[in-house]
Amino acid sequence: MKIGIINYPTFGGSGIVGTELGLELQKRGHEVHFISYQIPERLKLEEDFIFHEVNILSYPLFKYKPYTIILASLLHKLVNEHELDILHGHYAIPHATSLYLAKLSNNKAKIISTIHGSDMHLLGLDDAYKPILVNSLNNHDALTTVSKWMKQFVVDNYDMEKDIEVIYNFVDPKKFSKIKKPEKEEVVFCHVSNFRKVKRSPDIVKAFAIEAEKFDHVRLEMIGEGPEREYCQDLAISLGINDKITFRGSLLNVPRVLCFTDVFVIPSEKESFGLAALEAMACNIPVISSNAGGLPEVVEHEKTGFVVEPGDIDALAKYMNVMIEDETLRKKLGKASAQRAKEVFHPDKIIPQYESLYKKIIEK
Ligand code: GMT
Repeated sequence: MKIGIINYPTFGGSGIVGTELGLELQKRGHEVHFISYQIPERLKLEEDFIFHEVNILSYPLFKYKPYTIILASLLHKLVNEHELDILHGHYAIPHATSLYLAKLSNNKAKIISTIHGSDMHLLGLDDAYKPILVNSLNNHDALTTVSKWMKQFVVDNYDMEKDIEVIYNFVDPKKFSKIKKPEKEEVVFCHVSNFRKVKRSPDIVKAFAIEAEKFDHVRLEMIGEGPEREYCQDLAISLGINDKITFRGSLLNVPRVLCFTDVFVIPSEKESFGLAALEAMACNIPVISSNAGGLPEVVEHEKTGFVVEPGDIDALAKYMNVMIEDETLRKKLGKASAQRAKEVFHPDKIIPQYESLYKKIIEK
């Protein structure tokens, strides 16, 4: 099949999933065209790919550049030039509307969108987006989303006429198990996110402070950029634990840092799936997550880590404590995490689900 993948080029989960999906499809012999406003971060690690840039021209009249129509026009052109069978958008705003416009204008390629998370559990709820977003999605050939929780949320909060198929995110264990873990005394906690409010990153600093007061051999790695990163840094200073926390900014090679860490922490308020947690699991790392959104579909309480209520800092600290004190349990949970990542979220299990959906809508 000839497939166009439309995604954000940044470190965000939808960008990563779109890129990794395209690469997996390419491996399986499909012709994949990556379409974005710059080369997606993860694609920069690859050599063999077709990329089309959404070229946003300036015009004196425009205070805001009309991305949606520019992307739609490019999609129209690419479908005609390359005879694409499928256009697959990741993150519904505004990609779903560009896809629908492209379909209206030439109606040749089948269009499919994957709803990833904040596009619909946060942003899309606003009337500034909602009516056109829903209309665009209802006119798709297929819709997918990344967890059962996210599907239910969309069904409950939008007037959806189109069915949504749940296809979980995936991780290639080979990419994450290459690097050997060094032997070390410290217990290292790690958080990877875009530091938006919804991630509740400051809760980690607060819980970690409780444990850092009791134990010397603990450290926290905070990876990523975003609105609450500075607040987390200020908090670390005011709680007197600045020397035990490293803020690293966005990293291209996350596995490299993950291999030095022992426990992943993701205490989000809302989280449709938690790809960062899954990548940690593939690295033999147990996870402390919140009981929010689709996270419990990924992290199993007392099997691959611990699940706490969002905002419960004491519970977060309690399980950090368990992870520090009980190395045997920590390793057992880590091993079970890698096992679960391989058994449930392996590309060989997930990619065929996308392939059969593509086939189904083409044949229709
Ligand atoms: O909202 C974000 O954190 C970024 C967002 C994205 O689309 O870039 O991530 C969402 O999609 C990921 C990939 O499917 C999921 O793993 C994340 O859980 C989800 N984020 C939220 O729901 C907050």
